Amino acid sequence: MRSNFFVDAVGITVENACPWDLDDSNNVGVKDLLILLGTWGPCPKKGDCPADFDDSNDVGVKDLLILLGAWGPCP
Ligand SMILES: [Ca+2]
Ligand SMILES: [Ca+2]
Repeated sequence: MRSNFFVDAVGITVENACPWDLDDSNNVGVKDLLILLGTWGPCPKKGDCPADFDDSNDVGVKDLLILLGAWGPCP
């Protein structure tokens, strides 16, 4: 949510090396997984769905797999 807001506010794409780090802890782990699971299902509105990594407009298995694939410290 933070990074999306920032992009909207500034109007440019900022480099976010770790979009899967939903709680901004600089690693991808259990908390991020819980945030993803907490937003499971259709996104309320486009662009307001930080856990929708594959931009499918819902949070589901693919997003879960992407998060698991990025598990661990951010680059
Ligand atoms: Ca995290
Ligand atoms: Ca998705």
